[in-house]
Amino acid sequence: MEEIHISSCPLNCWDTCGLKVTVKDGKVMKVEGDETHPITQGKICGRGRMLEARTNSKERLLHPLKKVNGQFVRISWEQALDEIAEKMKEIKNIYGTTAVLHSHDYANNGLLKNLDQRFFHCYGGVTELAGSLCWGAGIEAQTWDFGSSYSHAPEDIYNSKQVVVWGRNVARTNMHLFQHLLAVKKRGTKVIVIDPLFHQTAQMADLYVSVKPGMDGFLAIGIMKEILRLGLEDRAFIEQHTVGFDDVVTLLESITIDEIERITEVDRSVMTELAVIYGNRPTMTYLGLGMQRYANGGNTIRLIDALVAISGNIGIPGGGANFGNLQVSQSFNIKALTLPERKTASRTFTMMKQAEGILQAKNPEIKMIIVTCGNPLTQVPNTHLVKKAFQSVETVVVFDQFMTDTAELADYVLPTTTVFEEEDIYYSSMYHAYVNYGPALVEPPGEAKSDLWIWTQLANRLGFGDDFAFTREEFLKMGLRSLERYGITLERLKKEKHMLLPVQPVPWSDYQFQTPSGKYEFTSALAEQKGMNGTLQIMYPAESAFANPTLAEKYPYQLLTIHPLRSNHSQHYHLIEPMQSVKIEVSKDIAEEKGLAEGDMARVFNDRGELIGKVKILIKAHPKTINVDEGQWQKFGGSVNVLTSDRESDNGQGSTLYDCLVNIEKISESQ
Ligand SMILES: Nc1nc2c(c(=O)[nH]1)N[C@H]1C(S)=C(S)[C@@H](COP(=O)(O)OP(=O)(O)OC[C@H]3O[C@@H](n4cnc5c(=O)[nH]c(N)nc54)[C@H](O)[C@@H]3O)O[C@H]1N2
Ligand SMILES: Nc1nc2c(c(=O)[nH]1)N[C@H]1C(S)=C(S)[C@@H](COP(=O)(O)OP(=O)(O)OC[C@H]3O[C@@H](n4cnc5c(=O)[nH]c(N)nc54)[C@H](O)[C@@H]3O)O[C@H]1N2
Ligand code: SF4
Ligand SMILES: [Mo]
Repeated sequence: MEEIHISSCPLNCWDTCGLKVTVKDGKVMKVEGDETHPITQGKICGRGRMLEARTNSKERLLHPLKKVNGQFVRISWEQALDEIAEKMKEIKNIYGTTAVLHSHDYANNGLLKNLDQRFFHCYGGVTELAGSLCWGAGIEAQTWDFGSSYSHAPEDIYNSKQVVVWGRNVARTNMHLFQHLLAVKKRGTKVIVIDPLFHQTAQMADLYVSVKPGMDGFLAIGIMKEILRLGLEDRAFIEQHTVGFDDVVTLLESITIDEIERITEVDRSVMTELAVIYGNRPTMTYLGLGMQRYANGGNTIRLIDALVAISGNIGIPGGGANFGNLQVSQSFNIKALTLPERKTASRTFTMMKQAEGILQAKNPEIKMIIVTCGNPLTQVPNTHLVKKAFQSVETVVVFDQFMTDTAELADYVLPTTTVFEEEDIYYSSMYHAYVNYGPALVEPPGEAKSDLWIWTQLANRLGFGDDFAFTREEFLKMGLRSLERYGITLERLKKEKHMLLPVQPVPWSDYQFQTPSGKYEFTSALAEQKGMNGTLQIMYPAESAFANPTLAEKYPYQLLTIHPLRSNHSQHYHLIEPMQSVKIEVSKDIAEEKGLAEGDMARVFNDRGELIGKVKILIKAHPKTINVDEGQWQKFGGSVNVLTSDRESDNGQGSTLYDCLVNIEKISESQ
């Protein structure tokens, strides 16, 4: 019998869609968009539809595996759990609990995925990863400026006169915002896109601004200079609700428009046009994550925030500097789930420097790595170093659904369930504020088990089983307790399938900022408390002709490594045959300079590594720009992270994934 159930997309994505899942005879048959979900409105992307293929794939891991003499052999759960628990006990006794590293990312937006932390805290505290590959610099930047990173409700876009999409690949990564962009454009709202790549969103824009990668902060400075020149600033907002404006004026005076034109490769007339747009309130700005993955990324986001602030677009309907939406995750009772007070030891490596951390760790050395919800061998920069680090550790345990590049390196691989095989609730702190319910709909294949089941089994063996003696329902209620007073309960969620969290649709409308001064801070006191420079600065990407001319001579092209259209990071490549090769996209000037034609094989390289792939020419990309989508598997040509740097961004322990210079050469047929 065929049944249709409402569920949620678990993928790390702006949109957190509601899904309609067809189940027949205990099997997921089809995944579609839930028409009743206010954001999804019946439309989902291919990655969501492919959750059916991810669940039913013949390549799913079905049994625990152990590597013996270089080969994986099937073992029982009993043996896997006993051996891993025994090793963890021994490590705790001899070296202390921080000899275990938990390497993870956010592959699944389920609330109960946070229980990994409960496990490691109760074990005694392990080496944890701080910072983020994804958005660390931008979140820290907005925390300095506003006190947190909050976005306007999606429908507030209909109050805007102009919408600026700044470095967000909306049509590809945030499809429901794209629907709104199309709709507001039809009503006469002007859409502006600022991006080095002329992608689908750029193509629909009224004004497209092609900017030199990493130089957006300078563009913001140029626009601010024009705003002040034309007298378009919001004096009342600046005087009543901000601190540090004098420092901004000093900064703006320290650089000329001529210099800005040269650095950004944007014409001054465009800066004037953008100044007028920002001055004609309300203008809504959607910031993407691309432009903060640079060594100057935090400063870039702060300069764009400052532009939004001086033009009076903060706290008003139709405005905002929309980056993350931390109001969402702050709604849940995460502490009750994770028990941070239970850890007695701690050590952190940063996300970026996890490989170096592993290789250099002393007192104690890293004796075991447990990887969950992440694929660091593909997704973390400087792959060669990551590989060396993971190979140097005695015991690597990976929980995953598939034999990823990281799982290939493991000593134990534990098969986990997919979204439709376990009950959870889903949310994301990126765009909208709905939380979705996802029931268990089908049985897991083979012996696959949920992450929570594995934590519980290990906890029992390690002597803290009581901390896991709760049902999933009890854990879900624990996480939702802080929302009960708003009437948001598990019972209602089960019935209604999605609920809106109690968040501000227009953040900062009361002008009560969460900064030390309570005002918007152009010069950040929080930064200064942390011993950092709190003023806005002139700052270049680390790998650029301005910061490192010698490197730029050797490696003259800028490599972007943006998110793939049809895959969420590495999660779909193995399921889609046409994706199983490396594609190198080059701007037209590079093709001309290097004699590259469409379809040629080429080698992209720098001091960190090289990657071979097939050339595609981008007719309208910013000059000297190359892009290779992230997430490719080793067996299909390999991850672009062999080329990227593990340098950290200027603040927030973010990544500098796009701050990467390379060279390229054609590979001749005979090679
Ligand atoms: N299809 C798909 N969608 C996804 C994901 C996925 O893997 N695939 N991943 C999800 C996740 S985890 C995230 S974090 C989001 C990310 O969502 P986005 O922020 O939209 O994605 P990115 O691919 O990081 O790149 C954003 C854009 O930044 C531009 N860019 C790069 N450098 C610069 C610069 O210096 N200046 C300017 N102005 N633009 C620049 C790129 O050209 C690109 O168009 O997407 C989510 N959605
Ligand atoms: N060069 C380059 N690198 C990048 C980026 C980039 O733009 N360029 N983007 C960065 C960004 S924004 C992000 S967010 C990261 C993402 O980095 P990751 O989260 O590491 O990337 P995914 O490919 O999504 O890998 C997640 C893994 O978790 C597994 N998984 C899925 N669900 C579950 C589950 O419920 N339990 C367990 N145990 N495993 C599960 C999947 O099968 C997959 O192997 O990548 C970063 N890396
Ligand atoms: S990946 Fe994003 S857009 Fe696609 S179905 Fe999931 S939440 Fe929706
Ligand atoms: Mo991300």
